[in-house]
Amino acid sequence: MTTSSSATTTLSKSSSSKQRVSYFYQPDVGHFYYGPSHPMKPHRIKMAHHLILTYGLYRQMECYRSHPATPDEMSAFHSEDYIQFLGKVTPDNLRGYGNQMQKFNVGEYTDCPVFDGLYEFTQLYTGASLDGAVKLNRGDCDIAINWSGGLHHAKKSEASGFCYINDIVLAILELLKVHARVLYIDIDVHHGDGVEEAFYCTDRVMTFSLHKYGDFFPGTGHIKDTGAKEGTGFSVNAPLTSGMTDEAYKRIFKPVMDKIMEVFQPGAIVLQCGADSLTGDRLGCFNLSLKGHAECVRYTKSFNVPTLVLGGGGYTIRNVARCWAYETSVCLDVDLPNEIPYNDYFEYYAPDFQLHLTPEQRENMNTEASLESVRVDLLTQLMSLKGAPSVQMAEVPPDFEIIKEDAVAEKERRSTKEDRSGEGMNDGGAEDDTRSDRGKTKDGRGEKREHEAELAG
Ligand code: V1D
Ligand code: CA
Repeated sequence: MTTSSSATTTLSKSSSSKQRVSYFYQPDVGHFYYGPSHPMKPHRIKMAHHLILTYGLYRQMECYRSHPATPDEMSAFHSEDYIQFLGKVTPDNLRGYGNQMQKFNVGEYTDCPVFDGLYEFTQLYTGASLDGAVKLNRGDCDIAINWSGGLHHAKKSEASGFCYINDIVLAILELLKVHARVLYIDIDVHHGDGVEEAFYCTDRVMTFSLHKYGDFFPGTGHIKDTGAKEGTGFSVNAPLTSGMTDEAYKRIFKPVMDKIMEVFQPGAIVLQCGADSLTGDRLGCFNLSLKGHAECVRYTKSFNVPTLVLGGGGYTIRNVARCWAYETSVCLDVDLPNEIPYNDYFEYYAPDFQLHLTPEQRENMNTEASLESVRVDLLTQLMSLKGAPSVQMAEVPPDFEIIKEDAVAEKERRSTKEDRSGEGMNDGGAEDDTRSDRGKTKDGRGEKREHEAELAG
């Protein structure tokens, strides 16, 4: 696998290597309903799960029933008053919460309605991301998948863009207990603003978002927004416009990823796979095929770094299910037949009942020149990090190690066994308290960077 036991090991790419995949799902997560005219449909997660089951992919990975996140776990990022509010507000009592609804940006006139079971929904998608991060931290798998997660717009004390609790920020905080540096990649058509904002001033998390920019939600993600203070240069934004094709997307994604991996050398990666960048999405405007979208998963995986794979947006739900089932197969290095197998939601895949999508015949508004300009600007930004003192990457700070040990022990104490009845899922809780030493040098600290001497000089 990845990382290193020697001071000079670099992150090596490989075209195909079997990696241990853990899959996290809670069978109730697909039963929540944002409302009749709302585009976000949690049902798509259940549809994806059924495709994954009927393609037989569950046989090749460890499937866990994830735990519901606790308020205490959420408070690692979110404010106590916001968590308490989410825990109390319901469609029946919301009239008594007028001021707080405005303050926290939820309710009828926002993108974030108060629906039945809202808080439980946030607990389920967040718990699954945290379970994935813990599994990776222990070295018990190489790839952890949670298709219900990836809600990248939520802020510390504010819901935004269909997102209430930011499971990504919480999972990254978990990964930072073990890994000195975490890379966040966001291929949702929208800018990953909540995650970028949370880590804007640190050099321990690099965020890389590709998104539609210009008259599009959330309006952030300018190429010149590169981070602040210690984090200067560590926010990477690829602003794009309508009609992105597989070819054009690859021309940005791959060289930028190569440079990020070279200069940043993350110990773990979180990949948000929002499927609204696919062709034919109800809200999106890109023109990617499943293969083009999943090429980002394949390429990320080729670096052999422990990776948490998450969902996100995606509003043409039959295509979201296709996408995440296919990307599960990419994580597993398994080929899938193009014929969709019979499953509970088979009729959704009419009229062709095929897995793959054909992009639309329409113009890519991203010109050769605009793409080249984005590519060059981002590579220039990343190259300037090479000599920056802040990148000298002391490994996990010693004090942090102690806190981390406490946190792991605490988590062990708190983890409760779930029942194993839910649709072929195992218990996502802790079975043992061993934590992997992967990625550590002999002195128990993290891997060193190949060009450390260069930096020191
Ligand atoms: F079309 C709608 C119908 C009902 C309710 C909301 C929408 C809708 C569509 N697009 N809302 C949006 C976006 N909001 C605005 C608002 C106008 N401004 C005042 C704000 O344009 C929000 C789009 C959210 C996208 C979420 C996401 O795909 O990035 C995502 N990722 O992970 C989970 C969700
Ligand atoms: Ca994005």
